[in-house]
Amino acid sequence: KMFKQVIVKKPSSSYVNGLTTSDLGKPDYEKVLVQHDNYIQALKKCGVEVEYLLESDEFPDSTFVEDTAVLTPEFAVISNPGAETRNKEIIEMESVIKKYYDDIRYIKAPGTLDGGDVLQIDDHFYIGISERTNEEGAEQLKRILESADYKATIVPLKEFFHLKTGIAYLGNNQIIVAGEFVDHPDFDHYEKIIVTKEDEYSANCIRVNDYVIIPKGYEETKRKLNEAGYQIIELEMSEFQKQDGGLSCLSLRF
Ligand code: CIR
Repeated sequence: KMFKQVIVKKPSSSYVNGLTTSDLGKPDYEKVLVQHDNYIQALKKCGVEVEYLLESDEFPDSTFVEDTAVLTPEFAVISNPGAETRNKEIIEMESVIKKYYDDIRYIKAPGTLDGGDVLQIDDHFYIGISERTNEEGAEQLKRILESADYKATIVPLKEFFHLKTGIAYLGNNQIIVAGEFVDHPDFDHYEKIIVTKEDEYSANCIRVNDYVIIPKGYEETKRKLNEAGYQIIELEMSEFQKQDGGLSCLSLRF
């Protein structure tokens, strides 16, 4: 699948006060901006158009745009983010997405859903149930997808924050997995690249056209992807990892 367009959003200076469960310390805002710029440059190298949204001080976590929507070639689904402080991020995103899509669907309360819990593998979507995505939200998305002839499987998470914290689709029926997804029956029929416990963070990588973008500092993951024949771009992600964010979270790709 070729991607033509991405949406990204500049981190605000309030980013350093956003939500996190990690104990990696407070992000350095100057470094955040450098790492975000490098992320955009990497996406451009992959050949996509980049829509760059300006920062919103009132939404510290809004640079993690992935959580606000699920995009398919045919329609967009505006999510209903499960974290109170993030929920209204969808207002701006809806107006942006309207420029690209006529057909827009919605996840509605009491359903909640974060885009980070949704993984597309060809015509099959996997929807995680997490702290952010509840059963009702997952069921709503499943119904929307199935009505458009996609397949959808709901995957209750045991440990991961979001579904895509521990899994990514590389293309050609191949996935990269960590932790609870290594032996998960739902993903048995894919060819797997397995990431070690220590390298778990690198399972959140993104295949964008001819490249796989991975976080810097995960030599073993890099070696495995190289051996599998992928062209790799490595990006320093330290300041996003501090706020529980990864490579997929920083963009909407379609
Ligand atoms: C949050 O807690 O919502 C943000 N600090 C991190 C969101 C990461 N998004 C993602 O995994 N899709």
